[in-house]
Amino acid sequence: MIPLNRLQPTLLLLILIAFWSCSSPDDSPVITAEEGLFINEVYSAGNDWIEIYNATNTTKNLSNYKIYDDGAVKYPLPNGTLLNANSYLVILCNDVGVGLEANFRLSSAGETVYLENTEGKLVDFVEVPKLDNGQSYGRFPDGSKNLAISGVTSQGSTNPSAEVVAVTRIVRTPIVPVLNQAVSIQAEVSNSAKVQSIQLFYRFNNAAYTALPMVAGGIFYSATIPGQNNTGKMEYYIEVTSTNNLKSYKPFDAPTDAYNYLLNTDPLPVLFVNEIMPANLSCCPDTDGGINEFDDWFEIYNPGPNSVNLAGMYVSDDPADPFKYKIPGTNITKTTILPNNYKVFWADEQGAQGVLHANFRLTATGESVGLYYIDGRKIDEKTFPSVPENKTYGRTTNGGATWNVLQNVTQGGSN
Ligand SMILES: [Ca+2]
Ligand SMILES: [Ca+2]
Ligand SMILES: [Ca+2]
Ligand SMILES: [Ca+2]
Repeated sequence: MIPLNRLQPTLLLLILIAFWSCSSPDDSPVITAEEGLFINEVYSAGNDWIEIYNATNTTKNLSNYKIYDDGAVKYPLPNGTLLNANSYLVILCNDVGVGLEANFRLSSAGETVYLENTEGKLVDFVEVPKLDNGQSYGRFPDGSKNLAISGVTSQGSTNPSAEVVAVTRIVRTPIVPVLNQAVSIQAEVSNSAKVQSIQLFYRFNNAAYTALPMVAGGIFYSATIPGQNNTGKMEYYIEVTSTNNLKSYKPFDAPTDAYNYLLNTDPLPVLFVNEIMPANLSCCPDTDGGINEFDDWFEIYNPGPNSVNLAGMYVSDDPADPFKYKIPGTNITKTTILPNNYKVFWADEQGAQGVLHANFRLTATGESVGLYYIDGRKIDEKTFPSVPENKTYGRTTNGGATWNVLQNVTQGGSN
């Protein structure tokens, strides 16, 4: 390979143009566009699916056409798969591998999906970007070159003539508000050129929602929720109206669902992050999955005379995101720490194994672990250094101020 920086600028431009031409779905020579079949809409952030559209006036036989996101695992459509003229076929991507339920799932972080005919030629492919719940990526209108993220989906039916603008990112500042503090909400959208209006709706303690226009600035639209002088729950959501008058919401099913934060002045419980094992190679197995798994873990210590139920509180490995794992309220026995006792959380991203299995792992070279109250306020948080395999980093005495690599691992017991 010649380093890019040694190429003549003109040559580099030609290479870039050639690359761009090949990667453009509608201009690519490998696509048999005359088939009139399109990957028309893709959903990847939940119950994944791919919608195929037959843009012609004749029925198409898609038996043994292949659909895939990985060229090594092509899923054949079943014999007898007919797609009527100007109609839609939905293939569920749910790892089932039978009929119209394909043997793969899609990544919400973005990937490419392909449709191939029985001669092994690509009929269509679509590079799907990152998508959130309730959003799809597709052609607007059906079968057209205009590919876009849409904030409203239409599984198995006609796509709108133009996409419905979606909110692709939302940022709250501060992340843990306190009484009398104004809160800024910023939203990034999929296509600002097609925004007619965007509004923030908020309500406090179940009062009626108030609408605020969001103001464009940079890549964000912004609005500010005024500070409140009472404790309680603030809920909010965003409504985007596109230039085609269609609306999308964030969260997508608002106001049934809304974002929220709590204004809370409870005294914080006295609890400690007490011991951390970020490189469990063979020390102490997690057996909750029915086999021995050597997963990362950390221990919480309750020094007090009363039991504390952790349900509704949070643990996180990111101080900037205290709301990472909400401790469920479904198993009080497991989430309650008895007086002068301990609770072990597995950091294994295996929530199906129980309420004490967080949705993050720990980095052996060091990061942080924190316990946060129901409103996100910090109860205890520890940034730890690199820790040797099968060793823990912990307080030399339970709840004490001095941390060290401990001589003995004491999972769920006194340090
Ligand atoms: Ca559709
Ligand atoms: Ca596990
Ligand atoms: Ca981590
Ligand atoms: Ca311990």
